[in-house]
Amino acid sequence: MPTANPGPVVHDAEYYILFDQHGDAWAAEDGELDVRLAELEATHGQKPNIVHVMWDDMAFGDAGIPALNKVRGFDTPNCNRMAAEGALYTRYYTEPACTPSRAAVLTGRYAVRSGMYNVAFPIEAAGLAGEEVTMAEVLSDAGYSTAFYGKWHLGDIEESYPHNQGFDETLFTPYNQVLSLWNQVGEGANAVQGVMRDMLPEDPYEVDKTFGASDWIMSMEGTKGGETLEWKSSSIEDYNAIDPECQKRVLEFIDRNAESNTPFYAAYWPNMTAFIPNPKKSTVARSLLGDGFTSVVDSFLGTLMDRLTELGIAENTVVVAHADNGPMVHEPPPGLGMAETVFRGGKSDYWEGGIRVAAFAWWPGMIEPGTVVGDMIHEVDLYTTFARLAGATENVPTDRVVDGIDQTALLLKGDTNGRRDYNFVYTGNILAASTKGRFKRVWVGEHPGLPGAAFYDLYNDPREVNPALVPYLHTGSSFTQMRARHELWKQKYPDRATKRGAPFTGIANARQATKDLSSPPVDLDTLPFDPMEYINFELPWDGLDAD
Ligand SMILES: [Ca+2]
Repeated sequence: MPTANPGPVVHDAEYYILFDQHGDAWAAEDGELDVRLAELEATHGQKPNIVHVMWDDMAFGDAGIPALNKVRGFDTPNCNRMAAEGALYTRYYTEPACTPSRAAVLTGRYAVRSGMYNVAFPIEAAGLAGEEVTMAEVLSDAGYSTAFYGKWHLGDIEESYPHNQGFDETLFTPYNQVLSLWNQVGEGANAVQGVMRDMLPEDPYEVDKTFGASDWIMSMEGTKGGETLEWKSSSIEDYNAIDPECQKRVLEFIDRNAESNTPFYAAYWPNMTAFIPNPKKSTVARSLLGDGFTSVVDSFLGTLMDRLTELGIAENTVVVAHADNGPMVHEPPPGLGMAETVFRGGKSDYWEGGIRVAAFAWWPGMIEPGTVVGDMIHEVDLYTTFARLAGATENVPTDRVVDGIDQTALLLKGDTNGRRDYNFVYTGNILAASTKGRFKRVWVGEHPGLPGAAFYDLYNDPREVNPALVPYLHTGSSFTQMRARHELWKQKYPDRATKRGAPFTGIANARQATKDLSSPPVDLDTLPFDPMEYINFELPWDGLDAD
């Protein structure tokens, strides 16, 4: 048995199986890493800064690899630079869709644990619960300045706003890019139908005037402990203004904190593109993905690396950049240009294409240039790893399962220094698949009794197109026990219900239409039931159609 203590953070049960085998070696390695981090702090006089850039819907290979740039018809010179000067990850996992992924990376917990497994659309009347302890709160309590700019997509209830979740300053969208179609241009092109009622002839057969979203908020801004404000309108012009404004503000935030020698955590999660067809084709691919990624995300990463270098803080700033889930290959808007390349499937899938994404880290002097990492790492690991870098591990809550593992060794020492070999892949609130090392077992669609044929070896079948049973039955019982440990641990630490409530409260400059959204659109005195009951209802049909 190892003599080291894994610490008070409650990990998933599977971690302890690994810790039992490697705890002593990891403790010794952690001692070496502590010395290295202490030397860095002595050099710079403060803990390292953290910049987290997370964009939408991109599989592994679509950025950062020059040969595959040719395949996709757009160049990613700055991701290529991040890979050349830092690290490229080949096995970086996320949750399979936007809202779950964003909740997971911020809380260090699979989204199913916080009830954030559904993708939010107007009017969601739900969001990230105040009880969750975000990365911003962990780092804020350790003295970091914190900023969130970009696509939040973690709900529309007041407690879910990022400045109520630990960020000092924010400009954010509560929903996603679909809203770039909810305007006169989108309605005129039939890309969305029935939203812009002012443009449409009245339907004499429409009885219910409250059905469907007729107003919403595109973006908001706020400060911790200060006011929340609606920011601009929901026009396409104002939508297109969000990313430039966010980039401007995040660079100003970095400048300000560099000037005052304050450690900072900046999260910039771009919208990247509008779903409106783009007449300005700037890449060979001519795709919304190619044009949006190169002009918004990749170019910003170049600006960011240059700015950190100019400010003289590059060697004390880690930049981690990755996609939030796989490409939107199912029901994409016209011209999006997302595709299956190396892996099968995309957004919402439990296949590798849904969850194995483009990912990079850049930290001059701390990460060996040209590092290519084959170890498994999950976005939840950023939570525990950033906490470690900030000396804030004691701020990680100990009353719940934290799926994140401290991957500081992998970040700083590179390939083969990971501490994770497992992943539980949820789609919605259903456990759809489990991965252990090279092996993967898909749970959904199995017949009772004999295990189904859904076993895969990800080296020999990376696209998961040849499920097999007999060659992999030696892993069957281990997979069953791994799942049993996971499920039993959830009985001790149960998943939380989705946090629901009245949307868009607490907004200082709320329009009348916004105020109307915060209460049910009916006369409460005439209904024989309370609308807040169905708003707060835990949906019994969630997870019923996982196949
Ligand atoms: Ca996404």
